[in-house]
Amino acid sequence: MFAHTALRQRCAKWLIATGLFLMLAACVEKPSTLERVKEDGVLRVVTRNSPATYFQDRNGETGFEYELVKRFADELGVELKIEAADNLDDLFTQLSQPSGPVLAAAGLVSSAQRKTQAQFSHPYLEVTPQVIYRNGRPRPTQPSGLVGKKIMVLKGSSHAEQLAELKKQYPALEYEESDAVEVVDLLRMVDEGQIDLTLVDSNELAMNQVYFSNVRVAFDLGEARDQRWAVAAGADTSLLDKANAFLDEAEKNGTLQRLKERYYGHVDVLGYVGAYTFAQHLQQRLPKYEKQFKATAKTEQVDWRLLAAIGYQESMWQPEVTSKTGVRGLMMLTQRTAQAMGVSNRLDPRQSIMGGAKYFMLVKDQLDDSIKEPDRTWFALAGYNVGSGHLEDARTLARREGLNPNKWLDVKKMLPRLAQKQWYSKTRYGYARGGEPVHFVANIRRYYDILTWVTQPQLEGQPADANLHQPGINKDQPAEQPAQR
Ligand code: BLG
Repeated sequence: MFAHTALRQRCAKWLIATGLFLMLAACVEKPSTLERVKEDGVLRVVTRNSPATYFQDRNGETGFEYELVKRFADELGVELKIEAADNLDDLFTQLSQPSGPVLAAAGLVSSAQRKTQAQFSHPYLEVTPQVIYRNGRPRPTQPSGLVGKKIMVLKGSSHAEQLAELKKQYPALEYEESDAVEVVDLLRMVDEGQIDLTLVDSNELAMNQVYFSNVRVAFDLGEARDQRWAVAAGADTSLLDKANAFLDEAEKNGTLQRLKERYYGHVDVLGYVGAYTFAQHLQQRLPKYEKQFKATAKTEQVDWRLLAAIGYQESMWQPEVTSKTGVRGLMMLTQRTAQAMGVSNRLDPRQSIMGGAKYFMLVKDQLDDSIKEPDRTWFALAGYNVGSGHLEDARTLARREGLNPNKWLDVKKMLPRLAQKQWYSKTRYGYARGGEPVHFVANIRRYYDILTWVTQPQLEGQPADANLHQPGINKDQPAEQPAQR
């Protein structure tokens, strides 16, 4: 009887203690990932170091994933900290560690196997896996054509998973998975003939096509798939929910579209022929004028790659060209502009580059102070081509239409109207071929982006083409001042 009472008392004490403990536990419940991110003020993101995801250029950190995730961090009101994984396996391992990064933004595609390791966000980019071969070599057109070829893919990639799947059907299929390479290396190896084939996603190819003139698509392997961000597996969806809401909004407000255009639209804007031609001229022509572009850029305080991009748009880096309208030289100066800029011989590349740079800066300085970067640069380019007066007319038209006269996106819609009587008859400077500056600016932006990638900091001092076949990335370079773009 006595023992029984004692036991009851002990049980009661234990129950009270446990209850207290549970209550306490409820009070100090582990914060959610989102709460932790906000408390720390830092969003730690793991990614891959590659041109389609994240890399460093002269202006600092950049890349499609970087730009997207940076906007997400800004929205959360926290700092972004990027951590680069050595390879994809390493990326998922890092993500699953409690003290590791909280989000992976690395051009990832979800798969049954990966879903056991991570939770995936809503999609933001549709890509198609493509088999890549070298121009001039036999082109496989279907999966059976992969047998007997030297193939390499990234270790732990969705492409490796696809090949493993195919191997069940074609046991003779051989391929190597490497964790020592990135997509650019695979494309370079195909370009140089070191391997026969590789598999990359369509966006990676679109981004790199201009640097590897021999690579071609053999065929699409399978259906299009979606790229998604990933967070650690488990019950905590606090950050994932926020990320999903952010991605949905980015889709709706056009942010995603703009980023896709910027990073993967080279070939769309230039066309395949244009992209190859540019890659060739980068090697054959630019080296002759690079020093001059750099020297002038320094005196005129402008990014040399922007000057080089203007020069390519104007003359494809040929100093002796003359347009139908009598405009001449590497930077295509009119006689009047040349005179005003002190250029005595428009066909002299040194004088032409100097005159062009001075004129560009003059047009830019004359722009209204309310036009801010990067639009200011696009406006200055348009003014260089069509003249400041006509550009002002287009801004007036924008204002009348209720559009923003300080946004390039709005004013570029108005420029082509300067060629239509119903519109130009109501402007101060009248008729202009307003479609020309729109293409002019789009092309120069494209050339400028490509030049930015091929002239990375670690190759400072070497000609731009030196990087063409080795676009490696140097993570240790300090970021420089953002360019005035
Ligand atoms: C530009 C001038 C502007 C001038 C506009 O024409 O030339 N820019 C330069 O000389 C650098 O100064 O503005 S204005 O002075 O206010 O009138 C308008 O006249 C040159 C443009 C013309 C264009 N390329 C630089 O972009 C050109 O050559 N177009 C003709 C092409 S084609 O012959 O029809 O193929």
